Amino acid sequence: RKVNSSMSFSGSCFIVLLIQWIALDRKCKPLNKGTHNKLLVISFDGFRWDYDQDVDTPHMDKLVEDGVKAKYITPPLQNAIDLLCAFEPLLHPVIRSIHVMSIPFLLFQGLKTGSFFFPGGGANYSGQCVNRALVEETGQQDDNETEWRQNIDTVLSWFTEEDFDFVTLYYGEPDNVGHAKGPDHPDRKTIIKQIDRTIGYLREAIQRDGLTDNLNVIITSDHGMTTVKKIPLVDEIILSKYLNFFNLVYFELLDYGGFGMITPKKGKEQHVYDALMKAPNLTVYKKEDMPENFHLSKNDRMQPIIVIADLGFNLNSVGRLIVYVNKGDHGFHMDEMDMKTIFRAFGPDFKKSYLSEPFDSVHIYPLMCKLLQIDPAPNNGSLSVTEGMLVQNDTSRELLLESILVSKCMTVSIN
Ligand SMILES: *[C@@H]1O[C@H](CO)[C@@H](O)[C@H](O)[C@H]1NC(C)=O
Ligand SMILES: *[C@@H]1O[C@H](CO)[C@@H](O)[C@H](O)[C@H]1NC(C)=O
Ligand SMILES: *[C@@H]1O[C@H](CO)[C@@H](O)[C@H](O)[C@H]1NC(C)=O
Ligand SMILES: *[C@@H]1O[C@H](CO)[C@@H](O)[C@H](O)[C@H]1NC(C)=O
Ligand SMILES: CC(=O)N[C@H]1CO[C@H](CO)[C@@H](O)[C@@H]1O
Ligand SMILES: [Zn+2]
Repeated sequence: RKVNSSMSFSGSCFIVLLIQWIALDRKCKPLNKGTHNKLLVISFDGFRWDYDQDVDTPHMDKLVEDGVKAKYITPPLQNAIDLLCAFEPLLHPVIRSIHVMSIPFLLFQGLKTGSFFFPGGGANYSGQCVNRALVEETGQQDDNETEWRQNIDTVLSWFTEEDFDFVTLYYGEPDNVGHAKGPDHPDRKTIIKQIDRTIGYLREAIQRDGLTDNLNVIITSDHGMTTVKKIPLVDEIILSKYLNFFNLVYFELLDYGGFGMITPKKGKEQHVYDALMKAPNLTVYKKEDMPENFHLSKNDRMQPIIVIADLGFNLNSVGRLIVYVNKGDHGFHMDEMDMKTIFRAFGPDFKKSYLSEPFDSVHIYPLMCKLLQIDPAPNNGSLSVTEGMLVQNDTSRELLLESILVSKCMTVSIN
């Protein structure tokens, strides 16, 4: 395991470092691909993209100057993942831990990637992605700020004392408060202030522990939050009004909010689809016609018909009495702005004051692998979307290194 913390890619010292490197490596070997800074990925569950805009967040504002901010990012369809995972018993040990982690963009690569975050880590991800990784054991449900800080101390000590390369840290807020009170409730603003103080604490602690120059940090989330529309404001969408479940449906996963999946009886696919097309306040997809950015159409566990309620609506299959206690929810179409979430990053490999255009969260994974200098497993992300936020992009660095190296070697041989 090599973590070369002295390697900095920032523009101004580039030439100096390059010369040092050439001096060190007389045999003119290619740059060691294993050289990388450490990486911490923090997920604040259910942090809607605009939650910091109606609250005073000095630390997050400072991050905009000191690092990278995406205007927003588009998550995958969260409830689809929850359902797929909850109903796939075979997958449960690994997927559960990931689900708790709430970094769902990693899920689409299946089990291999699951172990990316698996406690005790390093065993897998084809044995290459991380040296060791550990997760917070159970997603914290509470909002004890002291414990939040202790978690940061613990995680940083894994970097400093145990030389971890990659750690993820998960906080269950602001999702909890978003569900319980709704995104517009003052308590949501209170928790955002607490998150902001925690980010401030993180930055102090990074400095205190001497990690400023060799730790990259990504702060992101899994989805946004919207206010649930309730009776009498709107009606529940009772699908049995449009569809004869008994005759047409073999299996359904509905009644879990705004997202549902249906397996029609054999030969009844088109019939079910046509019937659902007549229902109001929802979108229906055939699995094979799902938009590209769902990144789900190739998922084996996806059922043939997918139903997504309009923002804030709830689905109900046969008019069962369902008591919705949630005032806020997610899992609606990711094109809805309320489902968008945050992306912030800082550290030695990230540009400063860099505002990224919105992107899909699947593109974070190749970025993480790039930062860790490992080859990504097959995935639906593309580094070209996110690499612009890095201070140095390897393609250009390697080209430059090579050209200088060639002339240096030539000089040596002439002498
Ligand atoms: C918060 O956590 C700390 C440390 O575990 C504990 O001492 C304190 O009592 C907790 N505070 C609350 C309000 O639960
Ligand atoms: C829901 O559907 C009903 C019936 O088509 C329609 O009148 C209503 O405007 C829709 N509500 C929303 C918020 O789209
Ligand atoms: C997503 O990635 C998988 C694995 O590389 C690939 O088989 C699939 O075609 C990709 N899907 C899309 C929509 O790009
Ligand atoms: C990275 O560098 C290569 C080579 O200079 C260039 O073609 C590419 O556009 C760069 N990518 C970004 C995102 O800057
Ligand atoms: C501990 C663990 O899950 N090991 C697995 C890592 O991946 C290889 C190859 O996919 C499996 O054979 C191991 O069982
Ligand atoms: Zn949630």
